[in-house]
Formats: sequence, C-alpha cells, structure tokens
Amino acid sequence: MKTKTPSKQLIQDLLQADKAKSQCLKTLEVAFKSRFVDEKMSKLVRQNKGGTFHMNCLGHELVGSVCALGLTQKKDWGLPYYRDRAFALGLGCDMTELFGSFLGRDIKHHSKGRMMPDHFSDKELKIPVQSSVVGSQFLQAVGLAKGLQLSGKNEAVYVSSGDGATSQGDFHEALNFSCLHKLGVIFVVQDNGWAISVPVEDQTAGGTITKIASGYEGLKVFDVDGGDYEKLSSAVKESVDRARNFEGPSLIVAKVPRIGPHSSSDDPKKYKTKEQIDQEAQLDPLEKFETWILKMGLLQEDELDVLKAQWKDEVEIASKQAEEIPFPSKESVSDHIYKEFELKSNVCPLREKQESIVMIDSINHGLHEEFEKDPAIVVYGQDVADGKGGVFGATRGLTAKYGKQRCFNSPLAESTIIGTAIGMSFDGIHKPVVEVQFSDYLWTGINQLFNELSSIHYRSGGEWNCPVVVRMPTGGYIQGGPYHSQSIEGFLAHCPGLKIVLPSNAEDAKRLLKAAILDPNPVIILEHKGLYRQRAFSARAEPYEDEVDEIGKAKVIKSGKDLTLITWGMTSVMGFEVAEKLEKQDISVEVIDLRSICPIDMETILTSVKKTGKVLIAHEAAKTCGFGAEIAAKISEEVFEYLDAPIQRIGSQDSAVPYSKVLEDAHLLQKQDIENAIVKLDSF
Ligand SMILES: Cc1ncc(C[n+]2csc(CCOP(=O)(O)OP(=O)(O)O)c2C)c(N)n1
Repeated sequence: MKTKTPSKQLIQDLLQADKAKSQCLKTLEVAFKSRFVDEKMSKLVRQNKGGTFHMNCLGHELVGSVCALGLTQKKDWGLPYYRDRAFALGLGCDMTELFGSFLGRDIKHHSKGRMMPDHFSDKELKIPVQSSVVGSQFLQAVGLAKGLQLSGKNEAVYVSSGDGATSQGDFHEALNFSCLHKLGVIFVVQDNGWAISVPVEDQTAGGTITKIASGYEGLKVFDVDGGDYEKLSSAVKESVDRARNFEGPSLIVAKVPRIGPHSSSDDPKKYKTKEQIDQEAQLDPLEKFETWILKMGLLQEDELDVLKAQWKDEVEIASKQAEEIPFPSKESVSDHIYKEFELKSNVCPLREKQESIVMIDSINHGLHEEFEKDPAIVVYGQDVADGKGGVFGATRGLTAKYGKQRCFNSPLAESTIIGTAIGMSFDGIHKPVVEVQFSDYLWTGINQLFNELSSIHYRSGGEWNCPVVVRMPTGGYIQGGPYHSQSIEGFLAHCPGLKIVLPSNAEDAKRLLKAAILDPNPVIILEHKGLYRQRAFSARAEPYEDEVDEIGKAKVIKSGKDLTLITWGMTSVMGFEVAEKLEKQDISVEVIDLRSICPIDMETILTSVKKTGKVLIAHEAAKTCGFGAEIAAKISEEVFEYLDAPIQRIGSQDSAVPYSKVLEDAHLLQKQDIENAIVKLDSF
C-alpha cells in the first residue's frame, strides 16, 4: 500500500509540538536543578561545611526558568535578583560556579568571592553584576535598554525583583523612564507576598503592585500565577516580542509562595502562623508543574523519577567540584578598584595660542568636539537639551547639532540619571556623559553612585566596568544658599572606585573632560559654578581639539620656597592671588592646584613639602572631615621629618551655606583667611 506523504502543515505542527515539549522538559530540568541546589546549599550551611549564608529560592523556580528559557542566550540581557537562581541556571550559568560563589571561591564569574552568594555576574551571558541593594537593578536595566534602542538592537532586557523591592522609588523611576522612551525591558516581580517578615498588606497600597503600575501609559502588565506554566510562558513570549519590536516595556507580576525562610538567618515561625506556612508549601509551583507534565503525557512517573535522580547527581557533582576550587588570594584584595588605563597627556605649549575662553565655554566646546568624533557619546540630564542647554549652558547646541537621540532631557530624578547611565555603559559601546544640575542634588541619586557605580568594577572581580562621566556644577560664592552651594568632594572621596576631578580653569576643564570621556572608569567632574565665567584666573587660551591631560596629576601653579599651599577648585584661584600678593611681602608660597583628588598626586605634594617644610591646605568645604584632613594625614605619615611646623588646614564653617551675602561671606572661606593663615604659618 502506498504511504501518504505527510503535509507540510503536519510536519510543522509536529516540529512545533516537539519544540514545545523540549522547552517544557528543559524548564522542568532547570527548575528542579535550582531546587536541588537549594537543598544541597542549606544542608551544607546546617552542617557548617560551606558558605555561612544561604537564600533559598523555593517556590520561585518556575517563573525564573520560564523567563530564562523565553530569552535568547547571549543575545538578551539578564539582571536577576538574588532569589532568581533558576533564571541564572536557565540562561546558562554554570552550576559548579554557583556553588563556587556560595563557598566564596575564586571563580571566573559571580565576582570572584566579592559578593554574597547568588549575586549573579557573567559577562559572556550578558548578566551585569548584581548588588544587594534591593531595587537598584531596575534603572540599570532601563539604561541598558536605552543604549540598545540607540544602537537599533532588538535585544530584550530582563530584570527581576521581589514585591518588597517595588516600594523603592527606583522601581517607579524605572517604569516612568522605560515608558517615556518605549524601552524593551521586561520587569518581572516575583511576588511572594513577603519582604522578610513584612506582609504585602503593610508594604503596597492596594495589596498588589499591578494596580499601581497599570497607571504607567505604555506598560503592558501581566498578572499571573507563578505556578501556571502556560500562562507564564505566554506572558513571557508576548513581553519578549514587544521588546524585539521596540513596542515598549512589560511588567509580569508572578504570584509565588516563598517556601521556607527569607534566608538561613531567618525563622519564619516568628511572623508566620503554622497554617500560613503549610498553605504556602501546598502552593509549590514545582508540584503543580510536575502534575501538569504527567497529565499532558509529556513524561511518565517513572521517567520523571529517573530524570530527577540524574539531576540530583549532577548537583552533587557540581558541589564537590566547587569544593576543589581555591579561595581568592589575599594579595588580590585590592585588585580592580580602577580598571587599568593609561593616558599620555597631549598638551602642546608650543602651538600658536588660541583665543582666550571662559570655563563654561571650554566645557561646551569640549563636548561638541567629542560628539563630533565619537557617536557613542550621549548627554542627558535635567534641562540639558534644546535651546536651554543646561542651566549654565554647558550643553547648549548639542541637541540642535546632533539630535535628540544624543542629547536629551531626563526626568527630574537624579537616581534615574545615574542609574540609567550605569546601565547604558554596560553594552561596551555607549559613553554616557550625564549632568546633575547641582552637586547639592546628587543626594537623591547617591545610592546609584555610592553603592553601585563606584564599585561595579571591584564587585564584579574586574568583569564589568562603567565608563560613565558625571558632570556637576558645584560650590558656593554665588549666594546659592544651602542647596546651590555645597562642596561635596570629601564625601565622594570616601567612595573607592570613582575618579574625582575639580578643574579651576578653562584649560584644565576642557583637557580633563576629554580625559574623563576616554577613561573606562566612572569619573565625576565637579565644575565650580563661581568659576564658569571668571576671567582673571580661569579664562585661558582655548586648548586645541586634540589636547588631553592625564587625570591624577597636580599642577604647581606658582612656585615658591617658604611654604606649600594645597588647593583645588575655587581655592586655587584665591590661593594664587594671595600668593602673588605675598610674594611682594617676601613670603614665597608654592601653590599646588590638585585638579583631581582621586587619584591624588602625592608625589607633587611631597616633593613640594620636602622643599618648603610647611604646609597649608585650603578648601571651600566645611573644615570638619574635609578632604584636607586626609591630605594632612598622608603628609605626616610620609614626610613628617621634613616638617618645620604643624600642618595647617582651613575651610569653611561647619554648617550649611547660608544665603544672605553677609552670612555667606562669614561662612565661606575668604582670601583674607588664606592670607592670615599663610602669614601665621610663615612666622612659625
Ligand atoms: C535597599 C535595601 N534595604 C534593605 C535591604 C535588606 N533586605 C534584603 S532582602 C529584603 C526583603 C526583600 O523583599 P522582596 O523584594 O519582597 O524580595 P524577596 O526576598 O521576598 O524575594 C530586605 C529588606 C536591602 N537588601 N536593600
């Protein structure tokens, strides 16, 4: 009998069915492996044989697996939170490495023992290093998606959290920005109804984030049972399709039980009733999924048992292998604070001098020149776009010349500015050069700067780096009151991993801006707004387009032999004037303009101190805990024997900066204060 050739449609259907089946089984495998890893890890903690801390993912495995397998490995990006191990495994993270991270071993990914377990990082799999600060990943995901959109890449960005994290302002800032820009982000909230011991009723108005988030226009919201494979899969598919087609962000809120404690340090019996604990255990998504698989006839019970036994064995082997991996060496503890980078200064004193220019214009020209050269540079911040070009005009003309894609206004939200800049820099292409309108308003974005940006290179064991430039007008003397006058460099200097530049003149401002743009590390430029248009000292012949100066090198702006005056920003200007005046009175002051305080050029300082034997450090910031204290300590540690007098520090008063001119003058360091201090020190 002649057999009938199957129709194309039938083959298609069979293949589809085959694909669907294998996707289903793969999901089962990932979810169960995650479960077995948990069981093994908590056993190791109980037996005191492994890591000291464990966060279990029981109940969260199905949602993580479905999401990971709905993405394309090495094409799409993942920013999974700590309870998303199934996602990490599903996207391809190596199980031995996950155990290695749990045991604090020297593994290639997941931070080389620097982060607690399950803080994922794998550059090859496009998983940027995660932190412990709940919710800080959202804006980074959004910034990353913005960069991908600018490149026209249809790669999806997955970011997950628990329900508690949605109380963070960053979550709402991220939804806002991603909707404004129609970004391909998939937000997945794994809603287990608890944040440690706090139930969702005490956490979220209305009892669920879905209602609140539905108000963001352009956000597609899915409310699904995290134990329902079919519903989860279809929500993930639709979300990925939206991201691929540049249709905008999606939010999947998956209801899951948290089966077990928040972490190995937690005892749920202190805040959950026995009935609640039992009820949550009965909602186990893995049991539900197993039942569904059997019902669908995808596996028989005995086949399932064989597979589970095999996966358990693999977990045991991975755990054993991880124990063989050595710990990181003691010597590596200070590796990767900065990404290594060498820049040769290119400053050409012999060329014919260009016209004199004030600092604000030199910054503006520097940005234009770099925009012309490198299309990967993007500028954004409050009011930076269009005709306004920033409240001081540093970015004027950029939007008109290079378009809204490259110079655009951000929402009025500093965490958004810095958080998205971090994310945008992850793609290895973009170079965000963002503006915070006044350094006084950095504080609403400080978590992204302090806890995130500064330490990403270190925390990832050198795997990730953030080439971000943050420009901030800073300082006082313009009657700006307490919120337009702050000098914040001392706070920032206590934050390893940042480079901090403080130019005092147009020449340095332009050359150092160019160096910052080339640097693979985060660089903060504190531009003194009192110097933006100052002519006498700060206006300079404009540097040529190709000129660049190394960050971390101080400049002796006046040589002298009697004492060393160390300055930066406004005090360089004041100090120089005072020193010139005192020269005529036979006091020879050597003035150093540090230009950057991180890294600090101790060599130039120590050479000068060895010559003069006396040091005065003058800064605009309040004296207590000002950066001068750090310099004084360093000098006395290094060259105490060369000192002929105690090191002196002067700064402004220890209070907020008042507005009224009389009060402002009385508060801020004045030229006369510098002069008095020099005369006193000289006579010592
Ligand atoms: C900003 C911040 N505050 C506090 C903590 C301490 N902490 C760690 S996890 C957690 C609960 C998070 O709950 P949720 O977001 O619902 O996720 P779940 O742990 O329930 O999966 C808290 C308060 C933190 N890591 N970050």
